[in-house]
Amino acid sequence: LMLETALSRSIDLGAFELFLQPKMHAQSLEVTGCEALIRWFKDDGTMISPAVFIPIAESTRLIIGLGKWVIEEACRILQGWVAQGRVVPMAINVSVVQLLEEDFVEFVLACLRKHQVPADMLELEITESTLIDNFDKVVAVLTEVRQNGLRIAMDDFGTGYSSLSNLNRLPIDVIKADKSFVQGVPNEAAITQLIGSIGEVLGVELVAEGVETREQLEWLRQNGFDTLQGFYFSKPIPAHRFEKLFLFKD
Ligand code: G
Ligand code: G
Ligand code: MN
Ligand code: NA
Repeated sequence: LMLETALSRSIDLGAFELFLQPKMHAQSLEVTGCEALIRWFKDDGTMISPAVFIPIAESTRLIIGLGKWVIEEACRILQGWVAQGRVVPMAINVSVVQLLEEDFVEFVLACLRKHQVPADMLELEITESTLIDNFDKVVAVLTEVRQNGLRIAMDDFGTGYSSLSNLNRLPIDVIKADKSFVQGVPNEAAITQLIGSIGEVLGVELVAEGVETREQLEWLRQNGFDTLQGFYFSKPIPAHRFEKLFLFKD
């Protein structure tokens, strides 16, 4: 409960920050995108992991306000890139609690418009395991989002609820093979290979997350993965550092 109180105060106090992790084109190793991962800094400078506070924010519905902050902040950062002619899309993680809010689509589109960001620069990552309860409603929302030009990624793919028939009905552009599978490569590569085949059949962009070694990189680029993300390239870092290291090098 203390965490809940602190969480709701912290949104106003500016204690949250979006860290960015690059996504690389598997063949050229150029940066072709990034993922925003939220960080919460307490007064004493210590960081609380989203793995701790996001589940609490979801169960208390504080995720709705926090999620709006994430969308607004992502658009604010993207606006700066667009102004400097750097068209690098950003993915944000979206909770199903947010998606099911009446004004979700309207809010996202208004944010993009306000910051003059093209819709295809924002990608929404939805975790597969959260689709169980509200599948039809989620499909409807994602369809509308996608009709407006945003891209949709299925996150943590392979860990959740992907019956193959449901998969076919999901309006998605990207699947992200979960890092637990990617880290088995190349010795235990069967599931990652299977995810690769599913991606190929569906005709979606294939992303591998949790890439940590050169061996994994080589295997993934030879096995149909389009995009690579992981500590091998960079951990999530503050936006200004991301810009310096990956966007505006020269
Ligand atoms: O970097 P990592 O420890 O940052 O992230 C831990 C978990 O928190 C991941 O499952 C990630 O998807 C989730 N997460 C990170 N940022 C956000 C966010 O802005 N919104 C939501 N809903 N989840 C997030
Ligand atoms: O659930 P989601 O995929 O959104 O969250 C990604 C999580 O994985 C974050 O906590 C992020 O910090 C973490 N992460 C990103 N790259 C790597 C990696 O190469 N190895 C490991 N172990 N974790 C990673
Ligand atoms: Mn993610
Ligand atoms: Na993931």
